[in-house]
Amino acid sequence: MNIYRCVFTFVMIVGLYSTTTAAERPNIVLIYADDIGYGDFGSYGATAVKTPNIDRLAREGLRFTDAHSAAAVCTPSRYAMLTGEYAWRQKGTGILPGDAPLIIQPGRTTLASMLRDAGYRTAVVGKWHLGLGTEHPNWNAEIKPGPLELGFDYCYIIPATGDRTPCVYVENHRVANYDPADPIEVNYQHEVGNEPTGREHPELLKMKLSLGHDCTIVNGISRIGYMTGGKKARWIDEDMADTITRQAIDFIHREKDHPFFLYFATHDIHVPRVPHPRFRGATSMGPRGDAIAEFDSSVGQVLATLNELKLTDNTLVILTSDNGPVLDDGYADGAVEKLGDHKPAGPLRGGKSSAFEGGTREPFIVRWPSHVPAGQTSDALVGQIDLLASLSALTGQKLPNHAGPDSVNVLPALLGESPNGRESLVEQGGTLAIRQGKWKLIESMDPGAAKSSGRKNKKPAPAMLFNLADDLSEKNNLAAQQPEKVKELHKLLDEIRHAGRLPD
Ligand SMILES: [Ca+2]
Repeated sequence: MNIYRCVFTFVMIVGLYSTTTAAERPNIVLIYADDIGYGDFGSYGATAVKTPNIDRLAREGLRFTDAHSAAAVCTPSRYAMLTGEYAWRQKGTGILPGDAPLIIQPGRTTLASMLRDAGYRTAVVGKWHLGLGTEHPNWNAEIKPGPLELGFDYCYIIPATGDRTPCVYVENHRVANYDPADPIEVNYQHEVGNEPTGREHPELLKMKLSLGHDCTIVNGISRIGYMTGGKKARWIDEDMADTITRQAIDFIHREKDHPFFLYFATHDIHVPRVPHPRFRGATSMGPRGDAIAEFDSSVGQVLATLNELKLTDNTLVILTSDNGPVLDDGYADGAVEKLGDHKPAGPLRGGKSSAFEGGTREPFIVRWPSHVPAGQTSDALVGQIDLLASLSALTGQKLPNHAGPDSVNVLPALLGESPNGRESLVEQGGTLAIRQGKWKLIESMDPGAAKSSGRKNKKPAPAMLFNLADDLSEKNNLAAQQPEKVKELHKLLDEIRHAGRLPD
């Protein structure tokens, strides 16, 4: 063997060795709450609701203070987290109706497909809201493409949201508990079947409306969209958390001997907020507070399962939420009247749908005993959109060039090895905002976005500049005082808009 071949062989062996040891394969449980705000957990300052299980997770893990969803509403946030691409790059990624087609192209690299390629068994349990099928799905036949065509081995999902039809679960390619004698029809344009609607029969409602949500009544609650049929398959809102938590636990039991990835996307605390009766009165805040308590219980059950199966040490748990908080979201459930002193977004301005920090800055906790320091806090700027690049780094996967164009590997921050996360991040909430260090620029808002961001003045707003180090609550707009900084951040945002990836 000549010297070159010796060297080559040595390099190969070292290369193989380091690849094997660099790649870790802990189980990964991603717990994704819905509409929970930065201030809604005890470990983030809440006192009006007790969240002992989440607080324990924070004590045993790393708690982030500047972690973000990619957008301030459900669909784009989930799209970006699964694909690693900012949703605003693609049309049709806004909040979807319940009969929308799938908006992620099958075959594309997703968080699930990447982890499946890494040898994981993968599942999504809970809220989907990324569309199903190629046109309006036929709920009486195979429903695909969907999660199974995007890298999930198993799914048990709420197709859209709890307040949208169809009010049934989909397990893999079929409606769960489907009865062929009672076919399902869903329509978002006109009434189908002859069941009462909330608009015509408000006297039948157990939860009154405040806005919209006046179509078919299912389980005493009227929804967005019409449906008929599928009576045996319909969910019972009060049991929803128990049903999907059971599915999550069953998946963990089934896959306990393999590396697994569980994307557990709870319905809590989206509207309609109808927690199980055992949580009624858990807080003085009415259904919204009680739904947080229910969410905490679901988290506790999943953590207990990991303990029971002795999987805790080798499981990376990430807990966060898809967007910031909202009080009145279309049902008169007392969320505004019973709020008391509770601050759903903590010290932040804005909430769901807003470009202010309350729209996307979320609780974010990472626990992996023996790998992630316990009981610490990280101020690193990280995005849920970074999970694709970060977890591919963790598991030793190389992403294809086109995959996850906006996902940045922030693994050292997620594991508590580095105080630094991303250099900059785009936030989407009606308009776009750019974060760079302590600075934040919100692009000018059109009147609709201004309205949804909670601005009383619905006229177009000029760009706003904030120094979050001094002004976390975004009260002091510095745009007029610092035109150079405004210009610089506009330029950075434009570069990202056109480049597709941040400069490394
Ligand atoms: Ca949401």
